[in-house]
Amino acid sequence: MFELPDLPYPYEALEPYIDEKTMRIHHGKHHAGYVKKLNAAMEGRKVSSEKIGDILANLDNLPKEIRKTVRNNGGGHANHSLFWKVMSQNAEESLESELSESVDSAFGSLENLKAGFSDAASGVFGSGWAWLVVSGGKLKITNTPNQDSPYLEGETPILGLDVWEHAYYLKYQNKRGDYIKAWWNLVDWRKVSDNFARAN
Ligand code: MN3
Repeated sequence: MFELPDLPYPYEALEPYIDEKTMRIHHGKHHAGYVKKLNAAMEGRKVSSEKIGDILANLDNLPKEIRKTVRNNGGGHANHSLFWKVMSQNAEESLESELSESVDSAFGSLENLKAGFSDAASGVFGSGWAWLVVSGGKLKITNTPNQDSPYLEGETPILGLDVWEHAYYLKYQNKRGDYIKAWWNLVDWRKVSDNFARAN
């Protein structure tokens, strides 16, 4: 069934922007919890060859009684799996040319993208996520409540930011804006470029 992916770096690697304790709880408890509940809901179903993104994009194919559980916990699994991968302690602001051109075309500049994305993250009321997605072949900034995944809407996320309080509260308390600002230091645009290439 679904498995908790290892982090691609040690728990302390994202210091000082995201602290070790937050990462341990976030990955080892929160993400692990989503995987456990997803597996419990999907038990006995033949899904081993399916990707979680495909399952979320076709949620209506599932029995009605497990849709909400899969939406929440499958979303949680998909969202966090992407989130860990787009961060790095050696983050470089090096966009591959195709992504760079699409960013300029959609937003005018990388700075504009960051500003719009930060607004989307700040604007989440309560718990949720900010996203850069590929939608109908184009880049788009969006946000979702709870653990809703862009896959639910047929969009492919290539960059995501968790703005649930569990993602930042130990270090930043109520200052979500400081967390968002700090997080840009961790975004690995080479990974985002890879995600973009795969989404097209
Ligand atoms: Mn989270």
